[in-house]
Amino acid sequence: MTEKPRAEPRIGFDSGPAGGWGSAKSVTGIVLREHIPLSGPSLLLQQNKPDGYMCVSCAWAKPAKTHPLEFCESGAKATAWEITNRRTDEAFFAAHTLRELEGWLDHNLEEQGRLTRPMRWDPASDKYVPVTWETAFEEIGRELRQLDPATVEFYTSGRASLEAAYMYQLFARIYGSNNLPDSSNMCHESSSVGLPESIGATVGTAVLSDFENCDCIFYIAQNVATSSPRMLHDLQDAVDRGVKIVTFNLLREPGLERFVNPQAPGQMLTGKETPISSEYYQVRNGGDVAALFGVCKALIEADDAKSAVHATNVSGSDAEPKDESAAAVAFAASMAAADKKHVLDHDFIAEHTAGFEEFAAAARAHTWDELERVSGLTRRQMTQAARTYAASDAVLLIYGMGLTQHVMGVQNVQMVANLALLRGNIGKPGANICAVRGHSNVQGQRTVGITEKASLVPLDKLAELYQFEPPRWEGHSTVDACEAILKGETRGFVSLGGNFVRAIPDTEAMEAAWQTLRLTVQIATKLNRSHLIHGEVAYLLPCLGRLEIDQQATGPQAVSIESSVAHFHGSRGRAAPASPHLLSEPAIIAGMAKATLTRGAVPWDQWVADYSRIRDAIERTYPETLKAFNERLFQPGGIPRPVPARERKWVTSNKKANFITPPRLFPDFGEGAVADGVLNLATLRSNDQFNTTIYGYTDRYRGVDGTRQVVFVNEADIARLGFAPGDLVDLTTAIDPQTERQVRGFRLVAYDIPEGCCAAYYPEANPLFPLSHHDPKAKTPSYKLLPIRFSRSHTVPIQ
Ligand SMILES: Nc1nc2c(c(=O)[nH]1)N[C@H]1C(S)=C(S)[C@@H](COP(=O)(O)OP(=O)(O)OC[C@H]3O[C@@H](n4cnc5c(=O)[nH]c(N)nc54)[C@H](O)[C@@H]3O)O[C@H]1N2
Ligand SMILES: Nc1nc2c(c(=O)[nH]1)N[C@H]1C(S)=C(S)[C@@H](COP(=O)(O)OP(=O)(O)OC[C@H]3O[C@@H](n4cnc5c(=O)[nH]c(N)nc54)[C@H](O)[C@@H]3O)O[C@H]1N2
Ligand SMILES: [Mo]
Repeated sequence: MTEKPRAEPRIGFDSGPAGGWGSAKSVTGIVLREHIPLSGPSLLLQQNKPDGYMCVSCAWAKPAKTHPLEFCESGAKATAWEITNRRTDEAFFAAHTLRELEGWLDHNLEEQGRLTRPMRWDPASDKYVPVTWETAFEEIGRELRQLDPATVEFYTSGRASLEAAYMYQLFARIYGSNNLPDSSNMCHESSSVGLPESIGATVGTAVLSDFENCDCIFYIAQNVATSSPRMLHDLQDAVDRGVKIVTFNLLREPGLERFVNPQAPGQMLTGKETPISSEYYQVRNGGDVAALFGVCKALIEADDAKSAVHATNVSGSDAEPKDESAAAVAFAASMAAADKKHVLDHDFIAEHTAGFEEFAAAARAHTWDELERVSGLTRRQMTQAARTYAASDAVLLIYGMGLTQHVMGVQNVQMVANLALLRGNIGKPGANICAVRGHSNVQGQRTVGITEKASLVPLDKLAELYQFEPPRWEGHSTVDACEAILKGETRGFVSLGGNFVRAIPDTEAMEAAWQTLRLTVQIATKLNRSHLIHGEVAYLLPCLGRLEIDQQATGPQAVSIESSVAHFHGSRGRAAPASPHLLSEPAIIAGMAKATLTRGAVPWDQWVADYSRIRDAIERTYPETLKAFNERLFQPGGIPRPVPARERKWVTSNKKANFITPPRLFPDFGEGAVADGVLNLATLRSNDQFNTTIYGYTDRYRGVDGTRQVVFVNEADIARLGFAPGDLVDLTTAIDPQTERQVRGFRLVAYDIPEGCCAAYYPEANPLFPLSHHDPKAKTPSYKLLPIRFSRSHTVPIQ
């Protein structure tokens, strides 16, 4: 049965806590729908286990001491989706033109099941027709050789293994291109740009044991129950130890409020719920710089007052502290009662950091009025968060897309670092920064060379190992690639997974420009929209998924990934391949490389025959990061990657951890005002999707069932704009007025979200985002902040 949107959607139901029976039901539903082979459920027992396979869903840490079932609702769905019994075979393609399939919904395309054979687009019939692998490689090679390498893009989604990613970037560079845009450009690029300046790390510093050693967690702009549910175990254990969880989120997310562990029978039967957040602050989207500045201001001013109290006590005078702010004095007094000298860790600041005075001056200078207006929080709330922060010895700071996908994404991330540095909350047990990654190996791909930034790659090493002269120019990020496509400069696009045209901004303009490409090559497991909008010569190459047995000349192969907490893990596929015609990603990359390249000494065939040789090559390229890679591949808990900031070694230009002061609180396109009809839109995920893969139409946590064409708005704003909940509206972008960007027929859902803000689902809302609307340094699209307007709709929702 294909899941269809309901004719009459159900909205506003209470789903119960995160996890719980709702989660169990949701997993059972998809397992039945996908006709999973009988071995499916037992396969799940191997998920994320030291000798098993690493889940293809999110990148959350894989513990050494596992739970009996180390998978979650999301992971089980991703597994079911990959090992489904359904097939998108040649009969399917013979029955449908691509023009017809373009009218299908994302869900219905992928729901057809796994791709089974290499296919080539036939212009005469507008259909994909089967070809042999030899023909495909031969023609792709011929086409690539005829193109200027600088006009070809090699995109990577974050799922491919370290082995495939290393081969892919090497293929691109030997071919002559550094154009390696990846999904990370749209995801944690703000971290990759922001953290190196602040603390000299390209990734978060947190490790799993920090959850056992912290006494407070600041949980910012990440939706754990939907996006990384296995982390709920770690949060629950922390809460059970009395750890305070202070949450900053745009929405009231039920999944951040309470949790029932679906894997603990006792809890399931008694319905025992663990409250997750002890303090919940609903910040406006784009208000985090102001909110975190508020917390820092409260800390700094309390410290100022405390120092004054301390100085007067020492000198025997009983003069009042200079700062007259009652809250700050009360805060300072409570700190004095706790018998702590200072609110800030001055020793850490003096020994380890630079830029404190400038930052503190900026914090003192921002007025509370301004901080309250921009953040949407009250001074009391920001001061309360500061108190909790100051009363804790080790604070773990966790964040996600609600911070990175912003015009001020880099500054958002750097504010988290600033807050950490004020009390030395980095590089000690329990105190670190945790950037929660999305795709299961997105972090690892960067580690082995998937990046457009040539300066981050050991090019000399590659030159020496493979005897070629690598290109030295800066390649294209995702936004750069889109710009080049729009200008007609790009001729070829090779995609290692993903759904590029659905994931990027400016859908309409990009889809039109996309069709001017000469060559598109899509390596994929399932059919999606990016395969339908294609170049003149278009190939769809089906590959094995990570869960499948990857049989090569020397036997079944293992691959590896890196988790969100920078540990490497081996993974062995266990399921029978979906079709005998599938090749592994390393084999497909090798096939294309051999057919294309006329230089470079790479033993492609030997690598494909035995992946441990690829790992040896990775180790030779990155000897510090991946020592004894093969020997330690299946080490329980994974191979830790050295992250110097974890040891308080700062690999920055001044060898210090830097306070970096954002020059402003909000982007310069203005805060918008409902009075002018402008609201700020954020895009979100549901628990029934993985990025552009839509499993179904239920958002259990937010109480929406049967449609994804909704927009969550504060009830007062709905009334103020003259609408009622349930009304259909069109959304129009309120910046860059030269181009009209609109999506139609979205249902208004009254939701607990600050006034002036609204939220809709990704990818349905992507046509609204101008390509130019991104962080200027990181080029991460501002998917969490876009001014829009509503108008009454006369369009019937298509889903
Ligand atoms: N089930 C499921 N799991 C996934 C994915 C999926 O699509 N589905 N995708 C994977 C990928 S690639 C990624 S990157 C991660 C993403 O996981 P998350 O980082 O959780 O990303 P989102 O769900 O997009 O949004 C996160 C939260 O940010 C909040 N938010 C939005 N704007 C703001 C803001 O300006 N300030 C604050 N403080 N909060 C804000 C939203 O309310 C939402 O709760 O998840 C991964 N895991
Ligand atoms: N508006 C808005 N846009 C966003 C975001 C947002 O929050 N809001 N989030 C952004 C983020 S964080 C990300 S990471 C990107 C995601 O962008 P992408 O990574 O490009 O997209 P996915 O939806 O993850 O890709 C799904 C496709 O990957 C293919 N696939 C699945 N498994 C495999 C495999 O093992 N091998 C291969 N070769 N292919 C496979 C399938 O064909 C599937 O259709 O989207 C970004 N776009
Ligand atoms: Mo992501």
